[in-house]
Amino acid sequence: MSPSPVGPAVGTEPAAQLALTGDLARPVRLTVPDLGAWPQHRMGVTFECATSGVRRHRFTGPLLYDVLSAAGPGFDPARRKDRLRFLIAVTGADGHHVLLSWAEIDPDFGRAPVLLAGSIDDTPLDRAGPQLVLPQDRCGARYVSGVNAIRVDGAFRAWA
Ligand SMILES: Nc1nc2c(c(=O)[nH]1)N[C@H]1C(S)=C(S)[C@@H](COP(=O)(O)O)O[C@H]1N2
Ligand SMILES: [Mo]
Repeated sequence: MSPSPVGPAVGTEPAAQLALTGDLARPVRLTVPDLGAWPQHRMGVTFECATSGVRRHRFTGPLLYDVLSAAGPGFDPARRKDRLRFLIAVTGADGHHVLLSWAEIDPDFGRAPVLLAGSIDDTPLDRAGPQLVLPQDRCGARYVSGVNAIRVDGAFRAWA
Protein backbone atom coordinates (compact mmCIF):
# COMPACT_ATOMS: atom_id res chain seq x y z
CA MET A 1 0.00 0.00 0.00
CA SER A 2 1.39 3.43 -0.87
CA PRO A 3 1.63 6.05 1.88
CA SER A 4 -1.28 8.39 2.32
CA PRO A 5 -0.62 11.90 0.97
CA VAL A 6 -2.15 13.36 4.15
CA GLY A 7 -1.22 12.76 7.78
CA PRO A 8 2.13 11.87 9.31
CA ALA A 9 4.33 9.16 7.89
CA VAL A 10 4.37 5.84 9.73
CA GLY A 11 6.59 6.00 12.81
CA THR A 12 6.54 9.77 13.26
CA GLU A 13 4.97 11.69 16.12
CA PRO A 14 3.80 15.28 16.04
CA ALA A 15 6.61 17.77 16.69
CA ALA A 16 6.66 19.23 20.21
CA GLN A 17 5.44 22.82 20.49
CA LEU A 18 6.81 25.62 22.62
CA ALA A 19 4.47 28.50 23.59
CA LEU A 20 6.00 31.96 24.10
CA THR A 21 3.53 33.96 26.21
CA GLY A 22 3.26 36.88 28.60
CA ASP A 23 4.31 40.51 28.05
CA LEU A 24 5.03 40.04 24.35
CA ALA A 25 3.80 42.00 21.32
CA ARG A 26 3.94 38.81 19.21
CA PRO A 27 3.23 35.69 21.30
CA VAL A 28 3.90 32.59 19.22
CA ARG A 29 4.03 28.79 19.18
CA LEU A 30 7.30 27.37 17.86
CA THR A 31 8.56 23.92 16.94
CA VAL A 32 12.21 22.85 17.05
CA PRO A 33 12.49 23.21 13.23
CA ASP A 34 11.18 26.80 13.63
CA LEU A 35 14.21 27.55 15.84
CA GLY A 36 16.39 27.10 12.75
CA ALA A 37 15.26 30.56 11.58
CA TRP A 38 17.71 32.29 13.98
CA PRO A 39 21.54 32.23 13.85
CA GLN A 40 22.73 28.90 15.27
CA HIS A 41 25.29 28.59 18.04
CA ARG A 42 27.12 25.38 18.91
CA MET A 43 28.40 24.84 22.44
CA GLY A 44 30.12 22.09 24.36
CA VAL A 45 29.15 22.27 28.03
CA THR A 46 29.94 20.52 31.30
CA PHE A 47 27.63 20.61 34.31
CA GLU A 48 27.24 18.73 37.53
CA CYS A 49 24.10 16.93 38.63
CA ALA A 50 23.56 16.48 42.36
CA THR A 51 22.43 12.89 41.77
CA SER A 52 24.26 11.66 38.66
CA GLY A 53 27.55 13.57 38.69
CA VAL A 54 29.39 15.38 35.91
CA ARG A 55 27.72 15.51 32.46
CA ARG A 56 29.09 16.70 29.13
CA HIS A 57 26.94 17.55 26.09
CA ARG A 58 27.09 19.42 22.81
CA PHE A 59 24.12 21.64 22.04
CA THR A 60 23.13 23.62 18.94
CA GLY A 61 20.44 26.28 18.72
CA PRO A 62 19.60 29.99 18.76
CA LEU A 63 20.23 32.36 21.65
CA LEU A 64 17.22 32.59 23.95
CA TYR A 65 17.74 36.36 23.76
CA ASP A 66 17.28 36.36 19.95
CA VAL A 67 14.11 34.23 20.07
CA LEU A 68 12.47 36.29 22.84
CA SER A 69 13.51 39.61 21.30
CA ALA A 70 11.73 38.64 18.06
CA ALA A 71 8.52 38.11 20.06
CA GLY A 72 8.57 41.78 21.15
CA PRO A 73 9.03 41.92 24.94
CA GLY A 74 6.98 44.75 26.45
CA PHE A 75 9.69 47.13 27.55
CA ASP A 76 11.00 50.31 25.98
CA PRO A 77 14.24 49.15 24.27
CA ALA A 78 15.65 52.69 24.42
CA ARG A 79 15.42 52.78 28.24
CA ARG A 80 17.82 50.25 29.73
CA LYS A 81 16.32 50.44 33.22
CA ASP A 82 12.91 49.41 31.88
CA ARG A 83 14.18 45.87 31.13
CA LEU A 84 15.33 45.16 34.66
CA ARG A 85 11.87 44.25 35.99
CA PHE A 86 11.37 41.40 33.50
CA LEU A 87 11.48 37.73 34.44
CA ILE A 88 11.62 34.72 32.11
CA ALA A 89 9.78 31.62 33.39
CA VAL A 90 10.73 28.38 31.59
CA THR A 91 8.65 25.20 31.99
CA GLY A 92 9.36 21.66 30.81
CA ALA A 93 6.72 19.15 29.75
CA ASP A 94 7.21 17.33 33.08
CA GLY A 95 6.52 20.52 35.08
CA HIS A 96 10.17 21.34 35.93
CA HIS A 97 10.06 25.13 36.24
CA VAL A 98 12.92 27.64 36.48
CA LEU A 99 13.33 31.42 36.38
CA LEU A 100 15.85 33.67 34.67
CA SER A 101 15.93 37.44 34.72
CA TRP A 102 15.90 39.36 31.45
CA ALA A 103 19.05 41.19 32.55
CA GLU A 104 20.85 37.84 32.87
CA ILE A 105 20.71 37.26 29.08
CA ASP A 106 20.73 40.90 27.93
CA PRO A 107 23.95 41.96 26.11
CA ASP A 108 23.93 45.23 28.10
CA PHE A 109 23.88 43.38 31.45
CA GLY A 110 24.76 39.74 32.27
CA ARG A 111 25.34 38.68 28.63
CA ALA A 112 24.86 34.99 29.49
CA PRO A 113 24.96 33.04 26.19
CA VAL A 114 21.83 31.03 27.01
CA LEU A 115 20.63 28.76 24.19
CA LEU A 116 17.29 27.28 23.31
CA ALA A 117 18.87 24.17 21.84
CA GLY A 118 17.26 22.22 19.03
CA SER A 119 19.77 19.38 19.20
CA ILE A 120 21.76 17.56 21.90
CA ASP A 121 24.88 15.61 20.98
CA ASP A 122 23.84 16.03 17.30
CA THR A 123 20.44 14.39 17.89
CA PRO A 124 17.50 16.65 16.93
CA LEU A 125 15.01 17.45 19.70
CA ASP A 126 12.02 17.80 17.36
CA ARG A 127 9.87 15.35 19.31
CA ALA A 128 11.12 16.00 22.86
CA GLY A 129 11.13 19.79 22.49
CA PRO A 130 14.04 22.22 22.94
CA GLN A 131 16.43 22.30 25.89
CA LEU A 132 17.55 25.36 27.82
CA VAL A 133 21.36 25.61 27.93
CA LEU A 134 23.13 27.84 30.47
CA PRO A 135 26.87 27.38 29.88
CA GLN A 136 27.72 29.52 32.92
CA ASP A 137 25.73 27.36 35.37
CA ARG A 138 27.94 24.95 37.33
CA CYS A 139 24.90 22.84 38.21
CA GLY A 140 22.62 21.15 35.64
CA ALA A 141 19.28 21.92 37.24
CA ARG A 142 18.36 24.83 34.94
CA TYR A 143 19.14 22.86 31.77
CA VAL A 144 15.39 22.31 31.35
CA SER A 145 14.64 19.66 28.73
CA GLY A 146 11.38 19.34 26.80
CA VAL A 147 10.67 23.07 27.13
CA ASN A 148 7.01 23.62 26.25
CA ALA A 149 6.34 27.09 27.67
CA ILE A 150 8.29 30.30 28.22
CA ARG A 151 6.53 33.23 29.86
CA VAL A 152 7.99 36.73 29.90
CA ASP A 153 6.68 38.73 32.87
CA GLY A 154 7.33 42.41 33.53
CA ALA A 155 4.83 42.79 36.37
CA PHE A 156 6.75 41.21 39.26
CA ARG A 157 6.97 43.43 42.34
CA ALA A 158 9.00 42.59 45.43
CA TRP A 159 6.31 44.04 47.69
CA ALA A 160 3.23 42.59 45.95
N1 LIG B 1 12.36 18.90 32.10
C1 LIG B 1 13.35 18.67 32.98
N2 LIG B 1 14.58 19.10 32.69
C2 LIG B 1 15.59 18.88 33.56
C3 LIG B 1 15.37 18.22 34.78
C4 LIG B 1 14.05 17.80 35.07
O1 LIG B 1 13.75 17.19 36.12
N3 LIG B 1 13.08 18.02 34.14
N4 LIG B 1 16.43 18.03 35.66
C5 LIG B 1 17.59 18.91 35.52
C6 LIG B 1 18.75 18.44 36.23
S1 LIG B 1 18.64 18.45 37.93
C7 LIG B 1 19.92 18.06 35.60
S2 LIG B 1 21.35 17.74 36.44
C8 LIG B 1 19.97 17.88 34.14
C9 LIG B 1 20.42 16.46 33.83
O2 LIG B 1 20.83 16.38 32.52
P1 LIG B 1 21.24 14.95 31.88
O3 LIG B 1 19.97 14.17 31.76
O4 LIG B 1 21.85 15.27 30.59
O5 LIG B 1 22.19 14.31 32.84
O6 LIG B 1 18.71 18.08 33.53
C10 LIG B 1 17.98 19.16 34.05
N5 LIG B 1 16.82 19.34 33.22
MO1 LIG C 1 20.49 17.38 38.67
